[in-house]
Amino acid sequence: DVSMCNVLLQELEKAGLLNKTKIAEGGRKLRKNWSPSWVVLVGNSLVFFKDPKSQTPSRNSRPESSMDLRGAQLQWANDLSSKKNVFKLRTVTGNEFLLQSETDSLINEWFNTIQNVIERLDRE
Ligand code: I3P
Repeated sequence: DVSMCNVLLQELEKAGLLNKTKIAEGGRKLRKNWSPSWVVLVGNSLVFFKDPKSQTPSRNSRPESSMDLRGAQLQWANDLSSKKNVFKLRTVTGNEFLLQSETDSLINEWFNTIQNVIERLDRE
């Protein structure tokens, strides 16, 4: 509906394709499984969708997962991967994700945007 679309358009801060792997769930370490993910920053959350290129077109594109950025920790984490341009996000509940891009400018934009959201939430 139109009003919901307006809300989403207002709150949509950023969207794009990044490589993603979850490395911990509730503080418990997980095996890495890198895959391209369509990442959307909307309101206080990062929402992850499957790479649109790797799935058949569908109107029912539910998110794979999402994370609340309130209280989250963000840090560069090139020591945690052989890939370049990697940062780590940790939720208050102990879920940890690595996000990566081969493009320096793109990963820097994501880092700065997410950091701004976390800092804004910290001040609230
Ligand atoms: C992992 C896979 C990951 C790699 C990870 C490997 O092997 O190659 O890409 O992480 O390294 O263990 P597998 O497919 O057998 O699970 P990076 O690409 O981020 O280096 P790691 O164990 O040193 O984290």
